Amino acid sequence: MINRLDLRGAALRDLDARTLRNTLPRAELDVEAALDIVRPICEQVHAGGAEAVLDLDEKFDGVRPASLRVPAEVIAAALEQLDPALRAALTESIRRARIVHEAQRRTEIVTEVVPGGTVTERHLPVERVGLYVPGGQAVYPSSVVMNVVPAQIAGVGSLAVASPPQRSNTGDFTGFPDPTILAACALLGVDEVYAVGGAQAVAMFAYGALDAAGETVCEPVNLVTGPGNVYVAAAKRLLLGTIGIDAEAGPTEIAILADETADPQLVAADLISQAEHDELAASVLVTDSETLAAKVEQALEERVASTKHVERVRTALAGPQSGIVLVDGVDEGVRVVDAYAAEHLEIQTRDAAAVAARIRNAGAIFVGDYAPVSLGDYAAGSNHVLPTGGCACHSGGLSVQSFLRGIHVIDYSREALADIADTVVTLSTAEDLPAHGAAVTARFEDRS
Ligand code: HSO
Ligand code: ZN
Repeated sequence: MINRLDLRGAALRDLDARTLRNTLPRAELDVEAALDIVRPICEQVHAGGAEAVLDLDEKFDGVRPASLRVPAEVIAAALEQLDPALRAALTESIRRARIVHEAQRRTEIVTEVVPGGTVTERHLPVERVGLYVPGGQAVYPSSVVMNVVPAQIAGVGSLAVASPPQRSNTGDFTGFPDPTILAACALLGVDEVYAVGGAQAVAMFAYGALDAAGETVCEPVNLVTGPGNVYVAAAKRLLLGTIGIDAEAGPTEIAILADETADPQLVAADLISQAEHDELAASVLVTDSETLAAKVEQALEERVASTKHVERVRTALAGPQSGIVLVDGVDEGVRVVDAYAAEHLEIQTRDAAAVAARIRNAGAIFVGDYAPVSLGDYAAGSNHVLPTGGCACHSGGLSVQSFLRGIHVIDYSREALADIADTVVTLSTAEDLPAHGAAVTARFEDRS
């Protein structure tokens, strides 16, 4: 069911990091190809406003909501009707996420570079953020938590959520997003929710939307965050500049680095847990134990048979993006998982914490037997919006920082500027930009 890749002996030694990375199983997301489909959608929203968005709702989601913005009573009703156990679980998830993200708050840093010369770093929140919450194959109220909590702690003043209208909703919820999404918004105090999905949601956030009478339905935002399919990623790429974005999220990935001390049942359970997301999801085991590999294969067979989304899981595990990679030892395994830069990396080895401390590239690292990825997905307090597709080499997951802008405030006295004037002049001359130097020396000219 799952492919094997043997990188023992010379097979690994002879590979440089880049080649190694390209050799490893990985999901590909062809965002370029989706751009051609997404471009006219974005133009339609730009030109047609709210009516165009509703037309696109009907076209892509098969239902035209009664209004683009979800009425407050509908959001309130979703919270009222939320199953009490689910409400308690979401509340605990929010509480833990808040603990971790509160600790990420940034304070203003004033640095006196020289007497009379200071640079202050202020961290100001983005003013208005649009959060996209998918609602197709899966509906993730947990992703509402993971996006909204850091934005609120960063101090974002205005926060709007968009999620696809659900054709199967009934009663008050007909044509609106999934009620659990609405309820999660209510729990977090978010009251601005739009019934729109896909590229058209990103376009609505970027351009804003007016109704036929010219009244504003949705104000444009500065930043769009949140996961989505390839069309959402393409729209983010297309509209980057008009808006800021968090990342172009690709299919989810789990890599597990395990030795012979790992429990094959737990390894298999965790590989299946993320394969459950998507047929394109990647589940990769890196191990130096042939015995563990064989036992995990066996455990996968048994467990997949009884898992709910059996077809999706089978397809993901059997796909070219998933596999068991055999290596000579844990050191080689560290090299492999570092080259892979997984969205989620579990360490199930002897001295797991020490091995985890050596990892350079991963979206999030889960240490030992009692930190499965699904804990992080829902209730560890950590954020589950993480870099995919190897982007963990250059980016981290969503955090309070994602919603802040650092602004340097420069304040020099006359004396402090006089002291450094020659340096500025020398550098500006070297760059053949003498007017730069002149802007400094002008301040010291005798103009009487
Ligand atoms: N593993 C997903 C997040 C998620 N899992 C949401 C369950 N619900 C990407 O990190
Ligand atoms: Zn997950």
